[in-house]
Amino acid sequence: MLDADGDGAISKPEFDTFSNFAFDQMDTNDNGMISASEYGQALPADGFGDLDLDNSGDLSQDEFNMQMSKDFAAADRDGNGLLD
Ligand SMILES: [Ca+2]
Ligand SMILES: [Ca+2]
Ligand SMILES: [Ca+2]
Repeated sequence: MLDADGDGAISKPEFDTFSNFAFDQMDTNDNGMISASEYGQALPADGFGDLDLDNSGDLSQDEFNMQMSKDFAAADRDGNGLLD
């Protein structure tokens, strides 16, 4: 699902598209923020605090994307900008 162009690798743009999709899926009340309870429906709730950088009690798209970018960088072990 992440490899949109089917070339066998996941590029950052493909990953970002997935990030935005995942955010929309988790934002079940469509208010542009992921609350702790929305988060807990999709992922282990104990990870929420690490993502809520400003401790607002909600995840903004920026906070979510920042974590997803970190996840991408961590998974891209050879640093070539692709998960392959
Ligand atoms: Ca691809
Ligand atoms: Ca929401
Ligand atoms: Ca926040």
